[in-house]
Amino acid sequence: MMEARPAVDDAALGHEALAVLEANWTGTGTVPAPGLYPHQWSWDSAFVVIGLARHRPDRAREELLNLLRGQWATGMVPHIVFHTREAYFPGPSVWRSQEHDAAPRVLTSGLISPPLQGLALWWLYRHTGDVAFVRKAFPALVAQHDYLASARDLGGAGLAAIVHPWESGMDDSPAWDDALAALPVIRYGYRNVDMEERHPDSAHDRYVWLAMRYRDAGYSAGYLRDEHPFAIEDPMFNGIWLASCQALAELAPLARADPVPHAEQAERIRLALIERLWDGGFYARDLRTDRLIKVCTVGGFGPLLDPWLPGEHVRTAVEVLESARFMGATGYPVPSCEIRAAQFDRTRYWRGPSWVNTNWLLRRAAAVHSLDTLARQLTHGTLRLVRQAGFRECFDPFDGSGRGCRDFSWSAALTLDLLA
Ligand code: 9WN
Repeated sequence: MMEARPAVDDAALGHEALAVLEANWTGTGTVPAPGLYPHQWSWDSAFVVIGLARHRPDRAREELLNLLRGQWATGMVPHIVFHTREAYFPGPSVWRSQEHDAAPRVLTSGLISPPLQGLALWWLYRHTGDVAFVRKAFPALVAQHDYLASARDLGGAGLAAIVHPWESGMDDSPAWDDALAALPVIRYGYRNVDMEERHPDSAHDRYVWLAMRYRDAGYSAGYLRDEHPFAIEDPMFNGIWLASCQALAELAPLARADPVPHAEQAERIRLALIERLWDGGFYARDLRTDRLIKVCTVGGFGPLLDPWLPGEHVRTAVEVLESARFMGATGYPVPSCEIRAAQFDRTRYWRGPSWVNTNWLLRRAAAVHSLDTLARQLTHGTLRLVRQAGFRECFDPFDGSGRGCRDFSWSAALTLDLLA
């Protein structure tokens, strides 16, 4: 049911968004939401940097530097940095980062998340002109990208593979169902959240099992390449990486670095996306079966972030996005899974609901391709969601009602950007 909220004008909405981000600031980073996610998450944090770039550049800089304190000597930027003492499962005792030579002093997870930090740094520069900060943060992001290119190119074709659903940022996307179903049946019973809104028959035990296997293999790149049972090339993850490579290519001269390797990296990703993940749309590739995963999710639009994606791919993908399979059928943008798929479920996280962050990424994609009407629809539709239901974690794409937790940081942060 739609929740009634008094009408809020743009200025009031902006104040509310800033208040949420202030309340979620711990002194060492912004938590995605109070209670449910009490630490610093990597891509959440990058969205916060983007949202705060105009309004609180000081805080945006601190946010990024605090996240990078969690970077490992391998260049890996972990998906969670544990700055606070609050309990979360899986917490430091599961990841055991402190036992690893490459890990920093601050406790972290051992997985990664979509590498949005390059784009976030570019966004910050664009709104502040702060060259000194670019110089400061740039080397860490180069190391992050080197890690992806060396340790995560498991398919050997220039794309980075995710080795866990958590690494996609879209944990329970139906795109991972078959790869998870191929894993042994595990019964741990560990829970951190209410599963009702997540996995139909809880894949959570398998998530934990996968994470512990990787940990027990010493977070080794060789193990990932040769043995790890979950390895997938995801179009959203790689579309974001490509956008961050282009961002580093543009920032490189400011950091007195060579732009060419970053531009070349972006080119390699573009060619591999088209060669390996395109089949009338972008799909994830399961490296363990060497097959495309033919379920159409919002993740398939990630490569649209690339301004140099060939026109025919842009046109076909945008047609699908605007069709009755996605935006054309729902009152609000953009369902996380195509609505005609058997797996579509408007009530479960990444299996149907709309999310502010993917709406924002698609609005960015629309902007880089000068698709002004689409960009406007995404902006207005997303603002309508938060105006009506508040800064919820996600939303029912048909009636716009809020789902998941409240006071969600990226919903607030990206609202600030959309309002500008
Ligand atoms: C696991 C923090 C994170 C987001 C992800 C979102 C959700 C966690 C969970 O929350 O993932 O990392 O418990 O499901 O799917 O995108 O980064 O907000």
